[in-house]
Amino acid sequence: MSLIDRGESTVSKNCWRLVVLGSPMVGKSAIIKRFLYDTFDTSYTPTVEDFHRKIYKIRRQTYKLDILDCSGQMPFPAARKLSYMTGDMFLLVYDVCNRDTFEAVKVILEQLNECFTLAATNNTKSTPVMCPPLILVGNHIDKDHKRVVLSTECLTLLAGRPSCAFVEVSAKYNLNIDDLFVRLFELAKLPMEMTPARHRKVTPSYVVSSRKTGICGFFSRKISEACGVIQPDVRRPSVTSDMQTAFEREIIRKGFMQWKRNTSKKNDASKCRVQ
Ligand SMILES: Nc1nc2c(ncn2[C@@H]2O[C@H](COP(=O)(O)OP(=O)(O)OP(=O)(O)O)[C@@H](O)[C@H]2O)c(=O)[nH]1
Ligand SMILES: [Mg+2]
Repeated sequence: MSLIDRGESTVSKNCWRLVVLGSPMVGKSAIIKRFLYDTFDTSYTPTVEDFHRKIYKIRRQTYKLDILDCSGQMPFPAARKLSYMTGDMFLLVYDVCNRDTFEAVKVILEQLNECFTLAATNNTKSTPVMCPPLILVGNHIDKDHKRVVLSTECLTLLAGRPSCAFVEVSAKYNLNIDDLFVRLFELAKLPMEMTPARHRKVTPSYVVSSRKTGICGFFSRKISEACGVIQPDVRRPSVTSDMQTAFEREIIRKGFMQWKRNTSKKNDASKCRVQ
């Protein structure tokens, strides 16, 4: 079975969706292209919405990484909310030379908070819970002489958010792109072999080894070595299936919140008894 075929039957705990958000022209697509293909294009084509998939084989397990490259325009609130609800981890990209783009990521951060707070269950504004791994990405640092957003502002913005980090990069010169994904996968507790430098890139026809026979195409001897393939012509999951995912997650989240409330009630009760 090819690695891509294996991707189809990946267990859900190993399937991850990365959602990349930010204003137009901040370099979202450029960062993704660097990560997937290690290329950079100076021309600009606005993205409507792009979907990429990379499948990995790491220590005998298959992992599937889906990447949703969102439009900077994000015209429909419902579509935006759906992309938030189906993301397992997020990159919020801004241009260090453009303050408006930084203000825009602040708004996105707030919107994400709303999706992942108690408000979802009991309409009380509260601190974020189960906030997914998120990285604030300052791109275009190759134009540092034009910088208007200071790194200290980003650190202040993320203070008190344990699952968030901040990285400055240049997609153009491939500065810190690896670090960005190392940080992201660390936060998401994903295997480090998924970062570009730590696995071998293979072609879609790559044959995965059979445990029984030890036959592994031409890579049989390197059974422990991590490898990854970009699925060509991958189709974005339908809106219906995204809605189903969002719905299931909401139920899980609500279940978690109920459980938290119950546990804290029990704790409160036991505290009372002690007093
Ligand atoms: N100098 C410099 N230019 C960059 C960098 N990253 C992207 N660009 C350029 O900025 C422009 C926009 O990049 P995109 O990646 O298309 O931006 P985007 O955020 O995907 O834009 P939308 O799809 O419209 O939301 C392109 O011309 C890129 O070549 C960078 O790090 N440095
Ligand atoms: Mg784009």
